[in-house]
Amino acid sequence: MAGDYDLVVVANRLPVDRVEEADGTTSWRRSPGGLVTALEPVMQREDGAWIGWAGTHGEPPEPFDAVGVRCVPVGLSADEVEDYYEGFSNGTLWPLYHDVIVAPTYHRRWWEAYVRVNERFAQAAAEQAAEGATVWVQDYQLQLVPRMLRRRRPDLRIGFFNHIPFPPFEIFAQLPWRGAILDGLLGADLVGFQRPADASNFLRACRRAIALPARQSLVRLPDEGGRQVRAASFPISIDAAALDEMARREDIQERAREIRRDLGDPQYVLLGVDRLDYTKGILHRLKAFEELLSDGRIQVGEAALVQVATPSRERVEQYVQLRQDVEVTVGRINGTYAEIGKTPVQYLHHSYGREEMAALFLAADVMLVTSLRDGMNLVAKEYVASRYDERGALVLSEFTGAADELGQAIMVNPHDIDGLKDAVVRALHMSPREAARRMRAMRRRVREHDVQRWAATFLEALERPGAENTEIDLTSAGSEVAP
Ligand code: GDG
Repeated sequence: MAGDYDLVVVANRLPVDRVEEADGTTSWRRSPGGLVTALEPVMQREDGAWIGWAGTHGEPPEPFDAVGVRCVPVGLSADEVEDYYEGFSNGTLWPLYHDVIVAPTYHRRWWEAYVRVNERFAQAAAEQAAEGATVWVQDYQLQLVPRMLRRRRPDLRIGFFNHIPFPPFEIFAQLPWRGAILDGLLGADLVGFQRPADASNFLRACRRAIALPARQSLVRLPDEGGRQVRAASFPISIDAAALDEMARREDIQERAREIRRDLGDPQYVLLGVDRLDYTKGILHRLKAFEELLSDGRIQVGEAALVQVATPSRERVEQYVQLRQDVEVTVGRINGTYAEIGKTPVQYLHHSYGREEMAALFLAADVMLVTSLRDGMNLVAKEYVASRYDERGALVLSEFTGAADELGQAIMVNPHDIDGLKDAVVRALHMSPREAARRMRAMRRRVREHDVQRWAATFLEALERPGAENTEIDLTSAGSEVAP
């Protein structure tokens, strides 16, 4: 029952979004995500299919061709969206894998939906993949797919990449279905993570939870004739050249100047860009900014903070609460410190086009990335890639994957509010010379390790599982510019 495709990507979402045109017809538009950018060329070259949810519940559309790949929609019922996606993926796994910043919820009904939906994705992949094809499964929503797929199609090469952190065993151990999740992942030939620390957490979980021999980067499966699964880090990146090119455009630069003018031409513009998510440390950032205003270390009118908070997971309880907390805090800061024509915090609960994002990056003197835990954080890399002028300073949480690579950022522990305040002041007052030196080093790193290289490195490691140097290449990726 093999299908036609030599490379199959399996992800929660398709690489396209459905759009309603003015005349009532619907069409598919490429999603903004970096994964599409990374995989598009190789998918076109290799004759690829992409399996994913189309984003609305009910009967899935028929398979179709878009952005140069075969798109195969997987259907989810309204209950499954609630239990598999909002429930188990975003109410159980997401908080558990992000250091239990909020308490994960464990519901057996959610788990059952997760198993059922993972089976459906695995079945779709099994039907599309050609004999001996490569299948690349993405992210925490689909951790059971590798095993389910191997059972159906032992001829395939199966890779898995986890975009979010993999937690230390002491936290992972809470999960009632921890053994099943590990077994699911071990259906793959290669399990990729953002940071070396995530890979070692996974290897340790295999030893502790299911007593498997795991040494260096390999897990041995005695029940499968000694088959070996490799776990290693492959830090994801961005399309750095495209962003650099966009930022150099005159219209984008003009828009950046306009943004500063519309903010009242403050001396300093600070910027945060995040999905509205409790992992991103938005409240910590606001607290630091508020205290800097109350201490008089920055003056209203002198500095403005622009916070883009893209709407996200709006039906999940903790996200509703977070939105309220952020909006109360912004309201309090502005109510206390604003003057006519001078608003300290511009809070924007919208999503913007890529060009507006590039203009915002160019307009910002200081970029604030204060995540409490973040697999990578692409925004940090995007800021760096846009600053072709070598200006601007990046304040970066040490709890991001990006911190492994962007050692020239001003590193912060976002829980340490005094430290965060000092870091912001240091960023504001950094000499242009020092800022340029740091930015140059970070730009080099992001340019040389872009998302195309990420995809190629992963797929190459998947094709050559025994390659001697794989582990060294991959796990030391961050060492060049680290302090
Ligand atoms: C997960 C992991 C890991 C945001 N708002 C708008 C917009 N964005 C874009 C950003 C960036 C992306 O969305 C967000 O990526 P992040 O990496 O910052 O964070 P998550 O969404 O949490 O992503 C993360 C990532 O997966 C990849 O593996 O790095 O750690 O949590 O590209 O620019 N883009 C546009 N308008 C917006 O309003 N166009």
